[in-house]
Amino acid sequence: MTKGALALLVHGGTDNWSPQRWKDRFDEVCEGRPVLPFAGAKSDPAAVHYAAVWKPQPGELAGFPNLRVIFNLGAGVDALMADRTLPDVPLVRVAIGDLTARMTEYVVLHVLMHHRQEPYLRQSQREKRWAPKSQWAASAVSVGIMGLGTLGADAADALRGLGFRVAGWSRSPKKIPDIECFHGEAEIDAFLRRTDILVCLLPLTPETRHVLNRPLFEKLNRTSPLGAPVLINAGRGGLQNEADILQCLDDGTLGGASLDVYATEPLPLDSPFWTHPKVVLTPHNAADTDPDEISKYVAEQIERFEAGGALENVVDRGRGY
Ligand code: NDP
Ligand code: OXD
Repeated sequence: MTKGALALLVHGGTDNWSPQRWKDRFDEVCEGRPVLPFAGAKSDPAAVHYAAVWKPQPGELAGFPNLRVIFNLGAGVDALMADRTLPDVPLVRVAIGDLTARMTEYVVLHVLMHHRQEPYLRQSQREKRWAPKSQWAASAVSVGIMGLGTLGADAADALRGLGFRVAGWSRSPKKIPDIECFHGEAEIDAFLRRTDILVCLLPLTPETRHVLNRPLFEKLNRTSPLGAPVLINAGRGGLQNEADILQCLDDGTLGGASLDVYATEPLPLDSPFWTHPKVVLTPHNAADTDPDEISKYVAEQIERFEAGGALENVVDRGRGY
């Protein structure tokens, strides 16, 4: 019997987002199952039981009458949640060790960069200035992670291992050894007050949109060894008020920022972030997506689902993540 087809909705892109690369990988791991690129899937929509997608056009998924599961090819599902016609079937997101390890590398790299005064040292090097500043210990710095889920919890663990004082903030209460855990609106001020380096790994939902704004930055600790608090955002651009970030960097409310995500991506050429001396910018590749790992994860989930097993990492549509 022919297996239900997998529709692949990945539009354009190069490298890891090349539709052909995904098609080749899925063909390898979905033995006996037709893998239909978007044009093929459109010609026989009733044959499609599964969709593997990254930022599909709103309405695209509604065109498959026999869809059973949607697999988002990344961790964040904000683009899908914005589609009011999204079929009411389980929506599975990526939560795998490969992606988590990549994000933890990014977070550790950028926390260390600010902690070890790298922007200052690189500038001194360019100017041939031998001008060491005293360096404080990791144990003198409080890192606060907004979002203590798959990614935030792993980054917290790695930072704690390096000796930082680590806290996290989430929606529901948590207990993690040696991590100070805060949750909900009632505890956010206490969380911010003790934070020198703020790392944001929240999902973008109606509740979290523009949460990174001036009133929040003003609550961060003003007495840290870094001089002024630092922001690191690798969640989503919609979490940040970009005008507030720029003004806060300019008036000293923030001492620096590492940004991987932006309100508009690719970042427009006229964005002041490109050349801002206090901004360390990366092009939304904090945790790059590996088609080899993710196609295997999706194929395994389909096999388990068809054998009567439970899907993993199903999005709670009510919460939006
Ligand atoms: P998870 O769903 O595992 O974790 C989300 C965390 O955020 C949870 O701890 C959750 O709390 C918390 N949270 C959600 N809403 C609120 C709220 N209103 N108030 C307080 N806390 C809240 O997601 P992941 O860790 O896997 O991923 C996080 C995000 O990272 C993704 O949604 C995506 O946007 C981004 N990302 C970015 C990448 C990049 O390359 N830049 C790559 C991959 C992901 P609770 O635990 O109580 O539910
Ligand atoms: C993701 C991303 O959500 O890469 O996985 O941004």
